[in-house]
Amino acid sequence: MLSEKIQTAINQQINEEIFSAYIYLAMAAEADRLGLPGFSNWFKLQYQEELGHADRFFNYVLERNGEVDLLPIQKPEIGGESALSLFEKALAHERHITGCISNLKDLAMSESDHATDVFLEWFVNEQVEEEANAQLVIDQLRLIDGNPNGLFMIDRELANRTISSEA
Ligand code: OFO
Repeated sequence: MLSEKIQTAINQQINEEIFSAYIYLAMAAEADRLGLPGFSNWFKLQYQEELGHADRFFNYVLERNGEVDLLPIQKPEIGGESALSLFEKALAHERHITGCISNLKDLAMSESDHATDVFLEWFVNEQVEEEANAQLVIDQLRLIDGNPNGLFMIDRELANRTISSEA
């Protein structure tokens, strides 16, 4: 049985994960508008990963005999972006999510909810990867400094991303 506080916090996190998915879907559309199908593919797969994250929290609430409460989803603020600004926004958002997961973990520990604490471990590790993935593309984009050939090559690289079974 989940405590009321933890249940509320996890329901909020389901919303955060679906909002993350929504942001990445908006980014996929924006990248397509920029003529960058590889970037668009990367964001579209990230959108799917985020739905997977929401699903993990959703299933966990049900497994602990809790109640799922689906909250309204905010509109993502994406528009007039460059390839670099999209990834800068992605990294800023992932840092925000890392903070949410840390707060959730603090709450689980303060409530002595060991099951939730262990469940959250996967997300702690996932956030390290999520931030590193966004940072890598930012570094590459800064390296090419707007060079169209470089951008074309990064786009081709991002087109190779496939869905990971872990996420
Ligand atoms: Fe991007 O990790 Fe979930 O939100």
